[in-house]
Amino acid sequence: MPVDAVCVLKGEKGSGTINFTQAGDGEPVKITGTLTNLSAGKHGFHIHEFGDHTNGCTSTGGHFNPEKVDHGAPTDPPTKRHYGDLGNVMADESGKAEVNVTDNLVTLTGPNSVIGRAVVVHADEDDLGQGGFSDSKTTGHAGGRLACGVIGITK
Ligand SMILES: [Cu+2]
Ligand SMILES: [Zn+2]
Repeated sequence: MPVDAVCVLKGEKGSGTINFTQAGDGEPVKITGTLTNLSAGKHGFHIHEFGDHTNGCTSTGGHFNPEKVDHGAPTDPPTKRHYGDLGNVMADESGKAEVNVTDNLVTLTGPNSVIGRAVVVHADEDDLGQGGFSDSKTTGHAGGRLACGVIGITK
């Protein structure tokens, strides 16, 4: 059964709407949408564990990582990336970033469903685990959290 979800991100230095669609259980998830009001350049883009805005984007926790592995790139195998690792979005000079990716690990069904979790866009570029910083293997050294939103079911 197909599942669709949407995340509306809000923040002072970034906002936008991201749509998720999955044809069925075990199928890849298509992630599309537009972010605006960003600074030009690359920004880390992840699914974080909790859909909790009690203390803004801080309370969304770390990257969604049910397998307890190191941070990586979306192109890395499941043993070398978090479920939530979606890499970077690239904002143009006007601050607009188009998102159009398909991911084989993200799912909208089953125990590891991302529905009810959060999408976060970061101040800095995600180094995909390769930067050699103390936080490269946990957060990709992507810096502060500019905007976030909760992934919710749509009709
Ligand atoms: Cu993040
Ligand atoms: Zn990660």
